[in-house]
Amino acid sequence: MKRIFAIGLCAVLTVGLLACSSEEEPKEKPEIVEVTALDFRFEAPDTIKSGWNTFELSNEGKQEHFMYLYKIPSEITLAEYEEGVPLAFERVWDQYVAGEINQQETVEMLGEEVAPWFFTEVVPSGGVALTEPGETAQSTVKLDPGKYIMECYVKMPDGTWHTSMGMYKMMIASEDSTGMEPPKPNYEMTLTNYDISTSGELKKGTNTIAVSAEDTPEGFMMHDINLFRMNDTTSVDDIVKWMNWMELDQFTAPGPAYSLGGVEHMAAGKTGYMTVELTPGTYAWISEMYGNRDMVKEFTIK
Ligand SMILES: [Cu+2]
Repeated sequence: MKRIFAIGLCAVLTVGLLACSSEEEPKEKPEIVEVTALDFRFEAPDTIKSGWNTFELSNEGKQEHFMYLYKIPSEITLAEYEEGVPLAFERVWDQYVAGEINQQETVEMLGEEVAPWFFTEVVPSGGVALTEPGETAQSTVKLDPGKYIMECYVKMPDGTWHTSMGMYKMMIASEDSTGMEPPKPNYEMTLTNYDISTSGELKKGTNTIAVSAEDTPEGFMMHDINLFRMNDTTSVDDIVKWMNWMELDQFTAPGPAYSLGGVEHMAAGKTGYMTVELTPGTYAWISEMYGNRDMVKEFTIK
């Protein structure tokens, strides 16, 4: 009753009463931000609070999607982002597809064509990794106030990037913080150059997993981790090969195994969380960029 009254009072005295929120019980669970992935766009709020947020990605499309979140300079407009990142990327990529430049030249030209701030000022901030059509996956990240892009760059079966189809969205994290705490994990993973170390145990049922990025890799993509449920016909090597998006015919939907989310690329020093329901079976954690450097880990749930 007392609590209801306190909330009611806060609702009546709407403006600037910080005291109201500090008198509430400590907030334990991060705020849920619902994101719907469609073929090929995101439905998500334009503005959210900063601090710990849980992104719940429902893939209502027919292809795999993910939502990688990265912070961009606050003065960059949506049009400047589009021109400087997805369109610049596409111009270089088209030359690669046409066979005019090789893979090495493509990487070099991307360094020249994509907006300079993308390489020097972007903060990779995590997000929900590859998620199967019809599946909902979630990941919890801490966001500083500022401007963010969420994007998905899986390719369509014909090789077109989802980003080229419009699968990106700008989102603002406001100065107002959720004031939440991160979840308590039963399993922890640390991503280094180039290894995955773990502590705790994965179990049948609900698992909350902390993923920490400790090192900055040599490549321009930061560390991430994707979870797959394995099947009888696919090996970990098959998935690693598929995740190499520099190959024209790879990273195209549908993927070779059932994707259950994960934690997207994060700058060194950041920790993201995921909660996932595990049923008996065989699974693999695979790094998008560094799976070919042994950043893979298989496990079985009995
Ligand atoms: Cu996508």
